[in-house]
Amino acid sequence: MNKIGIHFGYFNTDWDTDFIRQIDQVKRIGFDILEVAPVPLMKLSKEQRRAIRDHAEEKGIDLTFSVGLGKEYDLASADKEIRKAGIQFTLDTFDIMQEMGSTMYSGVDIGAWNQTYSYGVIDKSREWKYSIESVQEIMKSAEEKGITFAVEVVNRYESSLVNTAEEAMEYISRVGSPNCKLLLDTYHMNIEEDSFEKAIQLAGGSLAHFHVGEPNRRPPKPDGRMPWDEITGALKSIHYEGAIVMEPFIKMGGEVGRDIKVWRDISKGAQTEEMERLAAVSVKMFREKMQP
Ligand SMILES: [Mn+2]
Repeated sequence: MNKIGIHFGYFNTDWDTDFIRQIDQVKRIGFDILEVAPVPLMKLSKEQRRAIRDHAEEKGIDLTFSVGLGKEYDLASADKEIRKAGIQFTLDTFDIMQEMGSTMYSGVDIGAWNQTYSYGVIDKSREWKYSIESVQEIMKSAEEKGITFAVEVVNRYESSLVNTAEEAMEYISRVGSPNCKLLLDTYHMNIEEDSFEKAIQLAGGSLAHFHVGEPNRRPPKPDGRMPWDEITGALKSIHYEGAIVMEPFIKMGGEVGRDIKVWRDISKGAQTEEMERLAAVSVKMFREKMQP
């Protein structure tokens, strides 16, 4: 069965958090995976990271990593020093992942997040060339460490590099590493793809990670606005065995609200108990719909 996960940002307004408490929380709700980000973990000591790893192991929670590269780490930048910094940041993240027993790296990881290039662009070949060269360098380490590097296909407002599964398939074929795969996310697909089913089938065996959310990034629900039967049916049709990780963001304020652009209380005043109940509804739905 596919493992079901949730991004740690759902429960926080800032990116720094008590990961140990969150592991207990997601375990209690019924998840298999807590998706974390490199920057808050980089701020911790090796011992603190080890304690988080040990706690996750004890609770049977897998840790997956998702990044939104800062513009100072833009792997597609025309500035060689910025690309170099981005490669180093990614390799440092891989070291932390190895420490913590994690093998799934994904997110906006081939260029800067929330950064689109010059207005009026009709040719992305230069950004692609720089990005692909950077990622090829990174893939040597990913292959060595057994890390899957999943390229997240995001919407036009968050990156200009790859916005559809078709573009991403071309991108990863040019990277040319068996560990370079795809991450599709229903929130972004809803904006950019002609068809959920066709995009998932096009990705096929290259799909390594899957993000889910309603169009407004509420937790997925059976009576939501996404065609969950079509989506889970397509995942089953390609025999998808990877994780399904939800990324609901419904609270205003803090770094999370700012970076995700939550400008109203989408949660409608939900407190922790209600937030957990909404997430539990999502877990139940995916477990049911992904039954063979
Ligand atoms: Mn996502």
